[in-house]
Amino acid sequence: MRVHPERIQVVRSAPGRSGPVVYWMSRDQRIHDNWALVHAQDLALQTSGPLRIVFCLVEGFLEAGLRQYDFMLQGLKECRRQAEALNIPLDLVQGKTVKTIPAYLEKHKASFLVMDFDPLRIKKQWQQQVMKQSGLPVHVVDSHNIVPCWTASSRQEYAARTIRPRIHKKMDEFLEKYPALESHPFNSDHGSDFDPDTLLKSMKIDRSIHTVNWLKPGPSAGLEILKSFIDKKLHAYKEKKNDPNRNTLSNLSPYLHFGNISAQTVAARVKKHRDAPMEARETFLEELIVRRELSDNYCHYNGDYDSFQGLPAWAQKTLDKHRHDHRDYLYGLKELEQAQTHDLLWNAAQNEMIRSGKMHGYMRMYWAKKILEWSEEPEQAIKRGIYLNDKYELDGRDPNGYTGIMWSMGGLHDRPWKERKIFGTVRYMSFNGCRRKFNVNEYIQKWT
Ligand code: FAD
Ligand code: FO1
Repeated sequence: MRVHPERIQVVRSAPGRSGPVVYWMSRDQRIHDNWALVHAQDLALQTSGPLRIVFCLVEGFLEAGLRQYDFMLQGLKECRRQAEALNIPLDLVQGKTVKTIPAYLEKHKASFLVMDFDPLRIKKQWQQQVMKQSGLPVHVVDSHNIVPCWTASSRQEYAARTIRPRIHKKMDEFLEKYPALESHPFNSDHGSDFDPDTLLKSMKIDRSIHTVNWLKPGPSAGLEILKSFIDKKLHAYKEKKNDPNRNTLSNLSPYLHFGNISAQTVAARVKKHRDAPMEARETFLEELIVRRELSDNYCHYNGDYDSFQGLPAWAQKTLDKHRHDHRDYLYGLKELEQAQTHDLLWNAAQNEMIRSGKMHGYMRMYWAKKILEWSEEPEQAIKRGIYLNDKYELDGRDPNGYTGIMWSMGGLHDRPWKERKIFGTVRYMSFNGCRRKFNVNEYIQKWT
């Protein structure tokens, strides 16, 4: 077997039977460098049996609309082509997973179900519901994290500084080379083709937010973005990553979110690119590995990851204490959504997200903290932050999003700072603080 055993959770073992091994692709939407798919192929080769991939297209996934479904479906189209080239059928089914997946397993007389790990509540529900309906043996594979979530830690970690040593200790063991998938010898058909545009037209989704065309969707485009980031931007990452006027970030988040590219592949390429200064590589890998895998840790082990109760006790206490402080400004959701506040910098950030589908990482912190400052109370602020983030960001609906919002509004993975109104001891960020970091007028001009 070619997959590190700790990447695999044997969720249910049952007597084997003949019939295809089915990989239910969801989080990791890629054919190459995908441990779940490698594992599914190993299982199929073991019994000289067929292997199939199924993706279930669900409408209304956590505020997703035309922008996100367009990007995702174009990427899936490429996945299907790549799977076909390996003689592996990739079928797209539509509807509620609790119905479509068991029906698919039944129709194809599947012998085994492999699923990819996902810490989000909705995904755990999907997987539990499907497992109740079918008695097949089931394995879950963490294809998203370099160090599997359950290996990195068996509980919610307090901060980056507590999970970092645990991840670094295991890094070399898990930063292995991916085996190449074999062309599958025991398959007979090619699965059902689909056309993203036809599918999009038939879907009942919010079409009010335009698609994003400055980023090409799909696994190959993700690899191109990675290459150009390493060649042209990585060297300046450390000193420029907090300047939203500079185009220094990798722009990998949509591809990582939809799983079109593997963080492990990104890390391996960045690590071996000796032309970039070591501290630039280290700074980037801290974000890509420690920060990102800390988000999965938080969402996996904290069932309240998207609500006030999910915050550290000290933060809940301090925000409660300041719950009734006077707010100099209060805005309704519409005013926020339409970037109509008194703060031109905040409005510019909101516009960047609406227009490009990707707000600069530094601005996301400022943006979220101001929503806390201008909302009636923390619970409302969290709700609005998640709603806007997941409606407009291409990389939204992701553990990184919930974690980023809870870090900003509720000191998650952070520490107490000097006490002040509304925030209590949750870290504050100010317009002047931004002015000291970068040319705020340039950013405001660009996005207003
Ligand atoms: P780069 O700086 O090039 O980073 C490369 C990768 O490292 C990212 O793609 C991401 O996977 C990871 N990474 C970088 N910064 C962080 C971080 N702070 N936390 C976790 N992982 C990180 N990220 C999302 O993927 N989806 C979201 O919905 C999202 N919402 C956020 C909301 C708020 C309020 C905050 C403060 C952060 C949010 N982030 C989110 C994290 C981060 O801002 C983005 O991942 C990053 O800006 C994406 O752009 P990039 O890939 O070009 O970044
Ligand atoms: N996963 C699915 O299995 N089916 C879907 O139809 C689906 C839609 C979708 C839309 C937007 C989006 O951001 C994510 C979406 N996902 C879907 C889930 C995604 O693959 C990730 O698993 C989670 O969002 C992150 O953990």
